[in-house]
Amino acid sequence: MTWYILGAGSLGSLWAARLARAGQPVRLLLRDRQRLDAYRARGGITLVEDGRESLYPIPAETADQSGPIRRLLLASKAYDAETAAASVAARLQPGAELVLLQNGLGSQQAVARHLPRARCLYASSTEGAFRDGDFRVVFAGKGQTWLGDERQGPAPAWLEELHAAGIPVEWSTDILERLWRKLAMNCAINPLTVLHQCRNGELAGHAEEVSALCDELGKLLHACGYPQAAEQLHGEVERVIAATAANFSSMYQDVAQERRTEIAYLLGHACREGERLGLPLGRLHALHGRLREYLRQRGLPDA
Ligand code: NAD
Ligand code: KPL
Repeated sequence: MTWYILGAGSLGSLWAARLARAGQPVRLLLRDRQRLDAYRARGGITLVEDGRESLYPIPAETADQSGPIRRLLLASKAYDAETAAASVAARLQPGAELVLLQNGLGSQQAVARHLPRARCLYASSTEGAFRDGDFRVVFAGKGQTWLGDERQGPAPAWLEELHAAGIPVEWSTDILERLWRKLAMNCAINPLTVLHQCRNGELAGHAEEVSALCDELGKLLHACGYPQAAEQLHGEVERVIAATAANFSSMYQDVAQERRTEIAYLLGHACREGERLGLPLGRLHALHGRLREYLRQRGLPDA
């Protein structure tokens, strides 16, 4: 069955290139005619791996075509997911399977609410990729992608196809717990790297701030019903800070490149859930306020 890929950016292109290389049917869905023309002029997706470039002439079409879609990877940023999903909603067959590959939380549920006849699986990935040109993707870091079903349905048989294509996926029986854990890590690290304008490792010099945030994030995870996601959170945050000491966080890089951040689906989501549950999360709210102000001052969306 054909894999449709909506969101031919870093991760979408990485998946598409590996599926095509494995001989699996795959089609890109591009936003409009202009993007399709630009894609055709490039001749395909270029994947750069270990310094080697390969061109994959993957078929593409605009999202507003009429052919039925039964299997879709949606790999947009969280803030684009609802609009992107809406652009193909009329083409989705009853029971169509969607993989929603977005960081943070909130966008997946919004998409699933709008597509009640589809099966929406959520993904959480630690693979690393970035674009170094239009329709060019650099595979920057090996990792793992977990897939799961909030409604607890069975693992799909096509996971094997992904393995055969060299896409490292694993089924998770509690994908929300995984997404919450990653969200908490991102909330404890990324905003501080933006506000202190520093690499991850320099957060060792802001240990009290990190520790107080982990404490509140732990309380939030417990209150949300994910106690396992709260286990050893502070220790893992410290481990990640040390292991990625020389790196700039993804949010730092977004701000440095004047790109919109996914704040609303990370710290914003944590604060909203805390409010909904009536939890006093003073440090997280203060951090959210400072980050929003910082973004506004730079002319970037604060939500
Ligand atoms: P990206 O910005 O590189 O790609 C997103 C693509 O979606 C862009 O090409 C954009 O044009 C396209 N898009 C947006 N709206 C569209 C629409 N309506 N129709 C068609 N195309 C549309 O993003 P990415 O880095 O691949 O990240 C995707 C998600 O995965 C994000 O939530 C990100 O945080 C997460 N993530 C990324 C990485 C990484 O290394 N890149 C790692 C882990 C998680
Ligand atoms: O996932 C990350 C990111 O940069 O987005 C790290 C820094 C590893 C944890 O927040």
